[in-house]
Amino acid sequence: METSVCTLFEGNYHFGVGALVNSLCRTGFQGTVFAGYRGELPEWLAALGPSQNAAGHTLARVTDKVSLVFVPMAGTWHLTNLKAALMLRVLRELSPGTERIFCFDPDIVCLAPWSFFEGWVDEGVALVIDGNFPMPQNHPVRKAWRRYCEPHGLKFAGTAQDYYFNGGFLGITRRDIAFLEALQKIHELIEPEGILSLPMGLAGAPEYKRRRSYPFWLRDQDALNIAADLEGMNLSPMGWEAMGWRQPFEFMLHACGSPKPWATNILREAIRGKTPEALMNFTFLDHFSGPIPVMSAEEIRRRIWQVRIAGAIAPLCGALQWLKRSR
Ligand SMILES: [Mn+2]
Repeated sequence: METSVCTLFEGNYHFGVGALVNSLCRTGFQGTVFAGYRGELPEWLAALGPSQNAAGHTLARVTDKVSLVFVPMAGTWHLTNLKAALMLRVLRELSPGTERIFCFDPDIVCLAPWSFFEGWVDEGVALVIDGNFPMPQNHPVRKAWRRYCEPHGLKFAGTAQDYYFNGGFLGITRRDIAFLEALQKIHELIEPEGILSLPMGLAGAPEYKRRRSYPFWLRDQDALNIAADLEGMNLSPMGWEAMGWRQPFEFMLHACGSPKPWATNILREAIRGKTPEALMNFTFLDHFSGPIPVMSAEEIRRRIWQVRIAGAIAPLCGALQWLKRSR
C-alpha cells in the first residue's frame, strides 16, 4: 500500500521540512513527501541533485526509499488552511495510488517506527489532542460552530466528545476521504469571515476576532475540530504524549512554541528570561544532519552550544526580569 506525506512551508520553515523528512527516513517511512510551498525553495535542495517530475514539480530523491516533491501553492489563503486542499490533490491527482496519507506541520519530527503510524491510521482518522483539551460538547465555542455550520447542511454528531485536537498532525486512509472533503468545505464556509489569509493570531482582523471568544480564532485548527465532530467520522485519537508534550517522548515531537528550534534568536530570548526547550532543540538539531544536509556539522555544533548557553543563563536573566516587574 502506497503512503504519502504532506507538509506546507514558507520562509525559514524549510529547516523544519528538512528535519521532518530526515526523521521520516529514520523511522522507516517509504514513499513520497509532498511539500507545498510559497516563495523560495530551500538552499539545501542543491545537495540532493533535484530534477523535474512529469507534473513539472521539483523532485528530489532523498534516499532510494524516500522522494520529496515541491508543490507551489496558489492563492492567498495562509498555508495552514491549505492542508486539506493539498492532501485531496495528492489523493486525486498527484498520487492516485496513495492509500494512506499524513500531514505534518514542518515543526514536527517523527520518532516512532513508521509501522506504528500505519497501524494508527488504519484504525480511523489519526488525530492528537491539543493542550487546550478539554472542550466540552456544550462549550460556547462549540455551540457557536454548530449555529454557524448547521444551516449549511453540516450534521454534528459529537464524535469528537470533549476532545480538542491539535492542527499540526492529521492522518487518514483513502476510505476516510470524506473527512478531508468536510474539512475543505468548512474552510469554504468560513471564508466570508475574511480570516483565512491572515497569520496565526489573526493580526489585521478586527479586535474582537483576535481572541478565543471568537469561534474561528484558530481558523485551521477550529475547522479540523468541526470536521471531527461531524456525523460518520471514525476517529483514532492519541493524547499529548503523541506530540512529545508529556512522557513517553517516543511518537512525535511538535515544537509548536517559539522560538523555533532553527531560530537564530535563542540567545536573545534567553536574555529575556526564556529557557529553551532542551528536548525539542536538541532533537531537531540531531535531525538537521542527514540524509538531507540541512546544516553543516560545524553549524549544528555551534547551535548546540547556543542552546546550552541559553539554557544556563535564562534562569538568572529571568530572575533579573522579576526585579523590574510591576504586576
Ligand atoms: Mn506546528
